[in-house]
Amino acid sequence: MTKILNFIDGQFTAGSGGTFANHFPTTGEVFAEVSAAGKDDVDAAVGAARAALKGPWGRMSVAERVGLLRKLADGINARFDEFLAAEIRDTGKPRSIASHIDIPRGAANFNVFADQILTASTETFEMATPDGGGALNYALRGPRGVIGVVCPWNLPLLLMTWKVAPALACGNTVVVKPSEETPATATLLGEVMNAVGIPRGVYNVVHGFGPGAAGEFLTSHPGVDGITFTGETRTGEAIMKAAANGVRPVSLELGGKNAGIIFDDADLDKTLEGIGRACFANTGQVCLGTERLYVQRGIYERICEGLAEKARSYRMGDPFDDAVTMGTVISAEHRAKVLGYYDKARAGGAEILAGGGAPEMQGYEGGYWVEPTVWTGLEEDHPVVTDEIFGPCTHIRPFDTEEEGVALANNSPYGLATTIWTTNLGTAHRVASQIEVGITWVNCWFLRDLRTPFGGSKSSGIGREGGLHSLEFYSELRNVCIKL
Ligand code: NAD
Ligand code: 6OD
Repeated sequence: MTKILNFIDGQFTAGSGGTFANHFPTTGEVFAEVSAAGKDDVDAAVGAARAALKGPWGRMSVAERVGLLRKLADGINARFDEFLAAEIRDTGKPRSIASHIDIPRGAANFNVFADQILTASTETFEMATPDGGGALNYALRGPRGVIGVVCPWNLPLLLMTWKVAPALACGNTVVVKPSEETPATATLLGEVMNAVGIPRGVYNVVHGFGPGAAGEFLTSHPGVDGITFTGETRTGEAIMKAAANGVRPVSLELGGKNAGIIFDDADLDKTLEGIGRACFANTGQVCLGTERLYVQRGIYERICEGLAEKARSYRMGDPFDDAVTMGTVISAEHRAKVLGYYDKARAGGAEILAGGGAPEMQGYEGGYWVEPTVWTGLEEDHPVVTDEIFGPCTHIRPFDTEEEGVALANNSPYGLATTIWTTNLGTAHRVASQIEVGITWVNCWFLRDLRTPFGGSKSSGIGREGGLHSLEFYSELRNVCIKL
């Protein structure tokens, strides 16, 4: 059986927190044993990260750090197939997704933030002084220190490096707590760190669960100078409370209940292609995915039929088979949660246009399968329409006017992402400006330029990462005022 260890101070070590099993979601089989970090291991990791700040890493020039970041990207690409297999085994997601999204983006994040830090400037101000002379102010960009990075399981390598890359670019050191469901690629990255010559202690990984375990040990550790987290809104609240001790800054990328708005004039084929991905990609386990769909009355029937057909078109099975287009959800627990909402939809009188249950998967009976599902007919206050389900499902409702579509989309405590489909430029601009979310896509979905601000409004998060916004979080500006 594969053993997955913690990575502390450049070494793979067994933790004092016991072990836990890692399951292959496609079959439910245990394929790895993960060593959980105890409090002492988290202490050691934070200590190693602190020491590295004062060691060779802290003395490195930006150009030297940038060189190492590029080697990290190359190092991931050189071991692409190993990262791919590890991600597929942990998540059950098809190779067609992991090979196009997770692993390439995992590598690209290092190159993007290498570019960013090379070109980032700080502000300078000249000023007049009362004695008739002058002074010059300029800001120096320094690292914040030791950053705690707490990650989810849906896009493990992508979302972890999305934070580790800018943190390292800014000269910080990190202690990463991957999701207990997906420990493998963060651990493998430790090997790449050593191979390319990242000094020991700069990148550390501690494994385990959240409350009362590695996650909480890390976020409540006084030696951590800043915390960056991606995951559920409720966990974000707990982490924010932990960060309040010592007044540590947090960046929170949280949950959503994202709306799609389709207008009568939308291009039907392109819309179905795009909205199909928004609803079902990664088995619906994308924070940016569309679980509420508002469709203008003139195109409503055609979207309902088209999306139901899309839902039925997915091929499920062995994720290592290139022809497979949909995998399982992450765990038995998450499957029970998603199917619980499927039951609530049925009990609430939803019309089920596609799916609605669990498929029979011969040869994969122990796997965490759920059917891609499309409903209509529920009220806006039904839990299926208000709660983040994080499964391959969406609820469709018709609307008549632009105002009504905007009001329905905004009627949520979340504010992460929207996707708008229209061929009218005026409609696109007007609606985009009124939607209370951090990210709006028009006639596309999950089209990413990594320099742009990324984050959520309302209960979907605090702060923005991406491009310069990441550098703002992962660095501290110190003003210097020189009397001339
Ligand atoms: P989660 O909040 O359950 O867990 C995320 C991480 O937090 C895990 O590593 C977990 O062990 C840890 N954790 C849990 N409780 C903790 C605590 N009290 N203290 C410290 N750490 C703790 O989320 P998940 O189920 O892994 O991921 C799915 C969620 O993530 C969804 O809500 C999804 O919308 C959200 N998400 C958001 C974004 C975004 O960019 N906004 C991206 C991906 C996923
Ligand atoms: O693309 C990204 O940078 C990003 N943070 C995506 C988040 C996806 C959520 O599941």
